[in-house]
This record gives sequence, structure tokens and C-alpha cells, in this order.
Amino acid sequence: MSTTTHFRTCPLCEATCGLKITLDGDRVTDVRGDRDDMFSLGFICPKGAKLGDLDQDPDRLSSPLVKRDGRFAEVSWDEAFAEVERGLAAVRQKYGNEAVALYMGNPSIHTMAGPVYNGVLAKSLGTRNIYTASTSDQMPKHVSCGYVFGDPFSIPVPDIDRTDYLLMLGANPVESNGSLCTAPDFPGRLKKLRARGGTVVVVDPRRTRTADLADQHLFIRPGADAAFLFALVHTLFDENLAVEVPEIVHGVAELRVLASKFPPETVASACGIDASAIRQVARDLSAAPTAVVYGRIGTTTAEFGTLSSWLVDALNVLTGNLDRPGGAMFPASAARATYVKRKPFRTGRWSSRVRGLPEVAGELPTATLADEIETPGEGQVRALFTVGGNPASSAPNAPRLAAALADLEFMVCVDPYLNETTRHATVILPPPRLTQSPHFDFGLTQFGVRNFANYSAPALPLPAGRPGEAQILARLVMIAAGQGASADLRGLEEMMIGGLLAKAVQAEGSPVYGRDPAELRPMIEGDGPLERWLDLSLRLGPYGEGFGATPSGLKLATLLENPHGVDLGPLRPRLTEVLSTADGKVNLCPAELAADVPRLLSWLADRPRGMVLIGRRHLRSNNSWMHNVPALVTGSNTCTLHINTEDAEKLSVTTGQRVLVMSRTGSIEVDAEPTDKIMPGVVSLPHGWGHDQPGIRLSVATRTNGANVNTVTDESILDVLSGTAVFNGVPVEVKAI
Ligand SMILES: Nc1nc2c(c(=O)[nH]1)N[C@H]1C(S)=C(S)[C@@H](COP(=O)(O)OP(=O)(O)OC[C@H]3O[C@@H](n4cnc5c(=O)[nH]c(N)nc54)[C@H](O)[C@@H]3O)O[C@H]1N2
Ligand SMILES: Nc1nc2c(c(=O)[nH]1)N[C@H]1C(S)=C(S)[C@@H](COP(=O)(O)OP(=O)(O)OC[C@H]3O[C@@H](n4cnc5c(=O)[nH]c(N)nc54)[C@H](O)[C@@H]3O)O[C@H]1N2
Ligand code: SF4
Ligand SMILES: [Mo]
Repeated sequence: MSTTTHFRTCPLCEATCGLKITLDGDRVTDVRGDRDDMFSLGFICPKGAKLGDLDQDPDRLSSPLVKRDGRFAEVSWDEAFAEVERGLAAVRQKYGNEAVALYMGNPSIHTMAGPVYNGVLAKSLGTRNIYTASTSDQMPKHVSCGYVFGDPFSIPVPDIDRTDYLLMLGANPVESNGSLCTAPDFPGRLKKLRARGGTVVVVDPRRTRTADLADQHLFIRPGADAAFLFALVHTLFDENLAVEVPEIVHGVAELRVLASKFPPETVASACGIDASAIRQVARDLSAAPTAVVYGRIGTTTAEFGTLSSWLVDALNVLTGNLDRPGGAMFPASAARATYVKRKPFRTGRWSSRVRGLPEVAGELPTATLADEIETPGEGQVRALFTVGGNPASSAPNAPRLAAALADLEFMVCVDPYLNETTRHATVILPPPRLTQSPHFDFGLTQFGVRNFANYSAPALPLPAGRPGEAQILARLVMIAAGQGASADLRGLEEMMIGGLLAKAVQAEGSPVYGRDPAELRPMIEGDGPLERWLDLSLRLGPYGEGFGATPSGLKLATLLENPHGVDLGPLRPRLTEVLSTADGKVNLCPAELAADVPRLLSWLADRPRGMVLIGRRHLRSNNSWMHNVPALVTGSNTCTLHINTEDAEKLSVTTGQRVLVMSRTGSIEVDAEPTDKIMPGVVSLPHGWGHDQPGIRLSVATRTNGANVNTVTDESILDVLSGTAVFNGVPVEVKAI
């Protein structure tokens, strides 16, 4: 066998590290950081280093599975798709399109195929029962940006490479490597920030490894971030520190009135932070030459996630740091056209059937999927498609959802593993190995701390007869659209490309405005449908060659010539290009967001005072699906309950002791790990563990020691505005066993 070297972008987390992968024949023999990668400069983490083990995991499914008489059987791809066609038709015939739901999980944004096909799949299923991991994650940020900037997908990122002061809440990038902020070697960038004289402040109920790197760490009581951020806004006004905002911003006076209800002295005890410390943060933020506030999971999967997400940006505006170097800036993705006119954002265009929860960005809250499956009546969900998702592990009150999945009449999963979710499937359609798949980050190029683009061609060809993830999804689209399991996929491609071209030639400001799509179509290059879609998106994008308009501009060929990626430079101010509000201004105090403030005020008056549970992430883990790699799960058990040493003493709990964690929804047993790194009154568990269900095929993961924290998270508590699950600040009781 011959040895080959491949430069690829790691698709596992949001950091987009460049990897140098060595293959001996079709086996990965070595993975290291690509020192020539223009963005990651050789950085790699343990997950990336073990990408080979993940790639050739023997438990990865090599052919589709169909469940017959309760047992999975390997079938051919044709049989599997025929089964999908039959099963879907049967459910639609009996109950109609709304009886079919679609859930798209985290990897469906990390693959190249997901962002291209998921929207089309949702459309062709013709159902409003669309769910994603976003409502277990970042949806609050979409909602706040939707109202403030008019576009839920224009999310400013902290310009960490140039800022003088970073205030970070509910994020632990030393373990997670960052989120909604693509910054390979985030820890190194924080060190550089400090080395150039800047300041890092971390607000977290735990003293994390990121906090250890920071100048200042403030313990905050879970769920109190919105109150804390309001108190910062209050202080800026109260001490005359807010800048004179430009004319493009309105709503300052209204925000000031709201903030007047949150003096630091009033919220201090709820936050667990002294009023003087809150005021000092506001002063430091305003005094820094440039500064930026950044909030992540700890602030979004919380009861006031949308308010916190909003106030993060409000602070960036009021300190003069929005849209300027060193502040919060909008990346310009090479593959996202900037000429598209967007309709002003709103939510609640429809509501969920059972709980009446508003639609947000075209989807319904994952926290209510179990309701929709369990509750009889017109529109009851009887079939489910999942793409790269493991909701039976990741959703709040996951055991309830798992039981509901078991009750479905038909379920199709596009997933490489037989796991907690897919064991309930009728059909499992496994995508191929990572090394057999092309890669481009349609999603993450929107969140880079630099503008960048890189494409990875498959390192290995697909085995004969095996479809790539794009082909799997395209087939599902054709089946859902009634074209049948054996329809010609080129028809779909031409429809998708034709649709994008037709819009582009009609859009003023597009590089191809007024041209003829028939003249443009033959210019699109690429080996497969994903590559051609990428080529088209790059050509129409902000750096694109525009079908000849800017000959030196980007197209797929440029990325092919640059296997270490193309650096498109530091972020540049582009607020006016981004704004999509009805009046073209930044709405600093949207009525929809202001309407949620009374709920925060009543929470302040009547908040949970007992023990609350929060989450945490571990560097060697990635949500629920990387526990099958031996090298990532050896060593000490990481699924332990962090509990403050004083609390542990009061409960007579010692290190390694089994404890029971109980909530409204259920209870789990885990090992305790008393530590002074977590504040009193708070306990923490990582998610994604507990692989002991019958019938799953994860030989390593099933032997790991851990429980699913989502047994005790509560699907009835939501961030109301976004429908996002609350994983941080769940009232629990802890008892020694
Ligand atoms: N190694 C690894 N990397 C990952 C993942 C993984 O599972 N493992 N998952 C990926 C995914 S899907 C995502 S979304 C990102 C998430 O990336 P991050 O947002 O950085 O996620 P976490 O590391 O969980 O950090 C969240 C922090 O919030 C704190 N926190 C909890 N409750 C509160 C609160 O009420 N207020 C405040 N201020 N803080 C609170 C927690 O203690 C924790 O330190 O990571 C991605 N990267
Ligand atoms: N308690 C608690 N719960 C949480 C969180 C928390 O912090 N605390 N975090 C939440 C967050 S931020 C997120 S993003 C969600 C994640 O929620 P999900 O996306 O539902 O769950 P994952 O664990 O990411 O599962 C990913 C699935 O994709 C499959 N997969 C892996 N690679 C591929 C691929 O290339 N193609 C396809 N089609 N499938 C693939 C895996 O086998 C697995 O089944 O979890 C949420 N749940
Ligand atoms: S930090 Fe993320 S992108 Fe980089 S090597 Fe690790 S898992 Fe891959
Ligand atoms: Mo996430």
C-alpha cells in the first residue's frame, strides 16, 4: 500500500483546524496539525488527533439497516430507499404531511452536505414539524440578532485578535474551542490577547480552565446573566459612560428606561456578584480602547437566553464597539451572498400544536417534540426523519422523548451509528467515512474571527455503490417530493442551481444582475453536486469572481489551488451591509424583546434559591457521539458531578461517592467530585453520556461510566422568546447514596 498525505479541515467542532492526514492505503496512520494552514497554523486538539480512529471506527455502519420484526437487517441501498418511500407514503396517506417531523442535529451543520440539502429536505417534506439542535443551543442569539439587526443569521463575533478587553460569559473555549466564534487555537489567541496588554474577564459559575487563563473571574449564579448584563447597561447610563451612538442606532432611550430597573445594587444578590464589582466591570469595559462582550452556551441555554444575547450586543453598541476592529464584528462568509434582500425578522408565523409555542426561524422547539408525538389528534407526529442528530440523548427530558420515538410508526435516520436515537429507527442510512467526504464549512465561515475559506476534497474515493451524504439527502428530497426512490438526481441539482441563478440575475447589486442564467450555468465547475454548489456560491459571494465581473475573485478552483486555505483577511466593518430591519437601523430596544423583561423582573423576585444544575464540556468529548473512540474515553471518568466542597460536606458527600441527582423529570446516579472550582449552590454535569440502552452498537461507549444528564433537565422550562431548552439553572436535589 502506498502512503499519501492530505490536507483537510477538521469537521468536528467549530474551530476549523487544518489537519495533515497521512493514509496508508485506506487507513489513517497519522493526523497532525497543518502548520501551513492559514488560519489554524498547526493547532490541533485531542479530538482532531484521533480523527483516524473515528474515521475507521469498526462500529460505524457500512451499509443501511432496516428494522424487520424488531431486528435490524443489513440491506442494499436500493432496498433501503424503497423502504423509505413505502414508509413515508403510508404515514402521509393515513395522517397527512404534518404527521412527519424532521430533526436536524449538530453535525448536519458541520458536514458539507447538510447546509446544502437540509432546507430543501424540510421543504419537500411539506411539514411545519421541523426541529433542530438550535433550540438546544444558540437559537436565542438568532432571535436577538433577528430583532436588533433584522437578520437572525448575521451574528457579530468578538474580534479577539485585536481587542483590548474581552468580557466572556458562559463560554469555556479552552475546552470547547469556541462557538459562534470560529477561532482555531482559541486558547492561544487568549494568551496573545493578554500578552499584548489586554484583559480577559470570565463570568461563569465554575472557575474553568478559561477562567484560569483570565485576568479576572466572577462566579455568577446560574440564570442571572440577563440581570447582570442589564446592571452593566444601567451603570453605563448611570455613570455617564455610554457613548453617543451613531444615527443608525435607535432605541437607546427606551433601553435606558428598562435598564433603570436593574441597578447593580438590586441584582447583586441574585447574581452572587458584589454591586461594586459589577460597576467596575462596566467602567473597565467603557475605559478600554476597544472592548467586546461575548456570551455563549451558559447564557443561551438558560431561562433568559434571548435577553442575555440581546444585552451582549447592546453593551457592544453602548461602548462604541459594534462593527469596529477590536469590538464585535460581522464576518463575511465567502459563500453567502451579501446582495440578498431579507424580509424583516419575526417569529410566531405559526405555533406548535400542543403547547402553542411560536415558530422561530422556521422551526419549533425540540423541547416540545415529545408532546407532538405523544398527543393524539389532527397533526400528531407519527413519523420522524433525523439527520445527524441524537435527540434521545441531547434533548431536555431525553428519556421521555426516547419513549416517544419508540412509539412512532416510521423513522428514518441519516447517521453513521446505531445509537440512543437511531435504535428506534425503521431505516438507518449511514453516510460514509470522513476521509471519503468532501468538506467546506458553509455554516462556520459565517462566524470566523478572520474571513477565510477552505475546501477539502475527499481523501479516499467512495466504495463502489455507496452514496455520499449528499446523495443520501438528495434521494430523500426526491422521495419526499414524490419523485420516487430512483429519480434522476441531476434534476434536483439543476432545480437548485437554476433557482439560485434565477434569483441572482434578478437581484440588484448581484454581480450577475441582468444576465442570462443559461449563459452562466455552463461556467459552473466541480466534480460533484456539492462542489458545483460551492463553486456557484463562491462566485456569487462577497469575494467572488462574479462570473467574470471580478476575474481575480474566488471560485472553487481558487480553493483547489490552495489546500491550506485562503485567508480573506481580518474582519472589516460592514454593519450597513448587514442591516435588514424594516427601517434599516439597529433596533437597540425591540418591543418583542422588551416584552420579556417583566418575566426577568419576576424571576428576580421569585427565583430558585436551592441547588441548581449546569452543564460543562470536556476537551476530549463532543456532545454524545465521540465516546466510542477508546483514546478519548480512557483515564478517569469525566461524567462526574462537580459540587462545591462546602455543599459536599453538608451532604456528607466525598470524592468518588455515588450520589443521586433528582429533578421534576427524573433522577440519575453519578460519582461526586467535590471541588472549589464550582460556586456553592451549583452542581455541574457534562452531557452526552449514558450509553447503556439496549440494542445500540457502540462497543466502547457502552462500557463507559456515565449517566445522561438530560434525564433530569426539564422540557417544560424554556427561554420563552426562542423556545430554547434550559440546560443551565435546572433546580435539582442531590443526595448521597
Ligand atoms: N470539546 C468539546 N468541544 C465542543 C463541544 C463538546 O461537546 N466538546 N460541543 C460543541 C458545541 S455543540 C457547542 S454549542 C460549543 C459550546 O461552547 P461553549 O459555550 O464554550 O460551551 P461550554 O464549554 O459548555 O461552556 C459553557 C460554560 O457556561 C458555564 N455556565 C453554565 N451556566 C451558566 C450561567 O448561568 N451563566 C454563565 N455565565 N455561565 C454558565 C459553564 O460552567 C461552562 O463553563 O462547544 C462545541 N465544542
Ligand atoms: N444537558 C445538556 N444537553 C445538551 C447540551 C448541553 O450543554 N447540556 N448541549 C446542546 C447542544 S449545544 C447541542 S449542539 C446538542 C447536540 O444535539 P444533537 O445534534 O442531537 O446530538 P449530537 O450528540 O451532536 O449527535 C450527533 C449525531 O450525529 C451523528 N453523526 C456524526 N457524524 C455525522 C455525519 O457526518 N453525518 C451524519 N448525518 N450524522 C453524523 C452522530 O452519530 C450522532 O447520532 O446537544 C444539546 N444538548
Ligand atoms: S479544536 Fe475542533 S476543529 Fe480543531 S482539531 Fe479539535 S475538534 Fe478539530
Ligand atoms: Mo451546540
